[in-house]
Amino acid sequence: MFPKSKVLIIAGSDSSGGAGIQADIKTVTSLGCYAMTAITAVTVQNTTGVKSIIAINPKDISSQIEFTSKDIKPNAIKIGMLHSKKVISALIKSLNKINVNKIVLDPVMVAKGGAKLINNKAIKDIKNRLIKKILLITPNIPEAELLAKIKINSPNDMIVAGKIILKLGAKNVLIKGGHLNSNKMIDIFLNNKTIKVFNNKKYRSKNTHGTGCTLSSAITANLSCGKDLIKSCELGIKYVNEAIRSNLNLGKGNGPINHLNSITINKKFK
Ligand code: PXL
Repeated sequence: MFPKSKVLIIAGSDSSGGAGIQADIKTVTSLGCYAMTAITAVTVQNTTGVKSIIAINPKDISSQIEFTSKDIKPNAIKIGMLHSKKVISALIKSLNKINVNKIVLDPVMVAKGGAKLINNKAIKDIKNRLIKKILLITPNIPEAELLAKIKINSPNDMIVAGKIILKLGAKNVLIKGGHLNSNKMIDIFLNNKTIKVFNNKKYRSKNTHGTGCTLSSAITANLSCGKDLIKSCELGIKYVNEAIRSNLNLGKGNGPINHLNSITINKKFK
């Protein structure tokens, strides 16, 4: 096959391959699209946790975004780890130059093992500046609590938080319910016209490292091919759910999900 579209991923590297830019490239590729990258940070980690984080100079992040996009224009952009105020300022400048409308922001704040991937000033800038520039933001419950400044214990609280995040200037919000104490997987999409609740089976597994990165990349890939927002979310959620269900069991800690679940290899390569 030929790639159906082109996606630019702006995110951090996860050396363990389960989250970050590695998860993003695997997802975009597995869904039939061409992946390009701008690396914002390099994390040293394995499935048991984050050992260290190496920051990339904001100028070099901008340079990756602008030089790459000038040559191959992305149909959509996924944004992940942005750890500092300076990175966000550089990113906003570059986004203003390259003129792409379909932008999905996964507001990455804390890694599965608890390591902080962003500082507090940067969270403020996401709320005050970046949120207005993007098409969709995909917080999980702890991230939605930090953005909306309320506690979330129920689907109704998710809706209340979603409405607060819309008031901050977001156009569309998908709050992921994986952290909710519930037997079902409940994810809620909101904009100023619609509220759509996605109900799915919950597959319990310790191997869920990178689910957030994967979901936002899957949604971006779907959007880049021309699918609408709700369909892109629905199919992205399905891709992640199936990747959890196939329970790839790698590493001694929180292992990765199975990004290959959408792929079959052509006979001629076997
Ligand atoms: O899942 C959030 C995340 C995003 N980006 C990078 C990460 C992680 C979690 O570990 O390492 C680079």
